[in-house]
Order: sequence, then structure tokens, then C-alpha cells
Amino acid sequence: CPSSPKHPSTPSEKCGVLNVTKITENGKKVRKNWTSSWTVLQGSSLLFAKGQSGSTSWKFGSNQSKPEFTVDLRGASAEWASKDKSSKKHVIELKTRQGTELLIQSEIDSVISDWYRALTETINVHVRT
Ligand code: I3S
Repeated sequence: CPSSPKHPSTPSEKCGVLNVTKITENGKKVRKNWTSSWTVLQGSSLLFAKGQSGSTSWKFGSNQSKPEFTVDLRGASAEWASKDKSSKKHVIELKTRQGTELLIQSEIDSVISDWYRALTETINVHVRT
């Protein structure tokens, strides 16, 4: 993953393309809207940028484009979503302390398993930060 020039010493731990939708925002249910997002895990933050066209990732990585939205993983939880949350397979349900719930998904088994591991590890590390 490219590291941000503002924080060259904190390279992003993980990045890639995932399918993402919010299901709750600030405790309120919102309509699902699955989009393909360039996703970056950096410290205790998970950042999403819309789209995945050619240079998006590099622009995003070098801070030229703002992330679409950012999720604070401190005090969050991540678990495999139950069947009633989505008909898709390999779906992770992410709940933040701020009351935002997201579903993240990849068709690729190994990809989503790696994200699950990375997210749960990050959440565990930052559980008291
Ligand atoms: O949980 P739901 O309502 O079955 O979610 C589906 C809908 O959001 C649907 O869009 P509409 O708002 O036009 O009904 C999406 O196209 C589906 O992808 C959603 O379900 P899945 O099972 O894919 O998360």
C-alpha cells in the first residue's frame, strides 16, 4: 500500500478493493447502497474512497483525493454477518462506537479472510485507546 506523504512513517497496513455499504449511520438505519471502494487500513482508521479507476488508489494514497468516508476502529466490533444481513457471501459486519454499521464484502474468499483478520487485530490492539 502507498503511504501518505504526510505520515511517511505510518504506512497503511492494508489496502484493496472491497464492496461496501452502510446499513446504519449514527444509530439510524439507512438504505443499502453497495459500492466498490478502495479501502485502506491505517492505524486505527479505515478509509474508503469511491470507485477504483486506474489511478484512484495512487491519488488517494498520496493524499490528492479525500477519502469518501473514514471509520474509527477504536471500540468497534467486526464479525461475520448473519444470513439475514445480506444475501451475499463473505460479508463482514462492522459496528463503530459512533453508531455506524457497515457491511464489507469481497467475492474472493482469501481477500475477505485477510481483511477479517486485519480488522479484528486492529480492533483488539486499539480496544483501550
Ligand atoms: O437487505 P436488503 O434490503 O435485501 O438489501 C438489498 C437491497 O438494498 C437492494 O437494493 P434496493 O434498495 O434497490 O432494493 C440491493 O441491490 C441488494 O444488493 C441488497 O441486498 P444484499 O443481499 O445484496 O445485501
